[in-house]
Amino acid sequence: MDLNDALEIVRPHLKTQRYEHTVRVVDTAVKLAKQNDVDQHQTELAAAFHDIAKYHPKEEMERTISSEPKLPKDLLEYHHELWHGPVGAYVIENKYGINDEQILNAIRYHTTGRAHMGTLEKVVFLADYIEPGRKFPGVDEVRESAWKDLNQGCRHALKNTINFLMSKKQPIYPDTFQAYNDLTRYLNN
Ligand code: DGI
Ligand code: FE
Ligand code: FE
Repeated sequence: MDLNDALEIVRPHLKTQRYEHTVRVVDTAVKLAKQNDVDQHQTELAAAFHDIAKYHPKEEMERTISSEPKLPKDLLEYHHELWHGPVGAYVIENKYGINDEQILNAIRYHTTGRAHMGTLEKVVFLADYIEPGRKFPGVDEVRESAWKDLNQGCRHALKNTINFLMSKKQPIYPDTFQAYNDLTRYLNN
């Protein structure tokens, strides 16, 4: 499967704006991948598929999470925005036959992050945050750190997201804290 096949598969799952976001994530992820010695083909597929489940019906995602033993049940206690990564990885593996665990993990953890992310996971996580269409407060500073250092960039994005969620009095999924703690320990040593 090449990038065009992946984009053709994902397109009918998405609204136009989300498809355009996806194309920008692919582009940004490929640039980050080049800087960080990550395989371009894996990057293209992971980035193309990362939001495949974004508009799948909530009830359907809920059923998948409840019934699929591999999916963590605690997701159901958190915001449904967090479901599309793990469910997306499940769909990609089971419906489209992708079994590259690095690609699946990059899709699975693209929203929350997690401790000990692999380099491809970091690339997709950060590309999703900094693609040129993003207008989050503080995104330019994250862009600057991202192009200097992938780990600094990820930590910066995680810090902003944690701050944002806290300011909205929203719960924070443990993997997000663990991703932040892991990168902070690593960068402080
Ligand atoms: O799917 P996208 O809009 O491209 O981006 P995403 O997958 O990062 O988006 C999901 C949103 O989920 C993000 O803007 C913040 C929100 N969110 C809610 N709870 C959490 C969370 N994000 C993280 N990292 N951790 C949470 O616990
Ligand atoms: Fe997403
Ligand atoms: Fe996205």
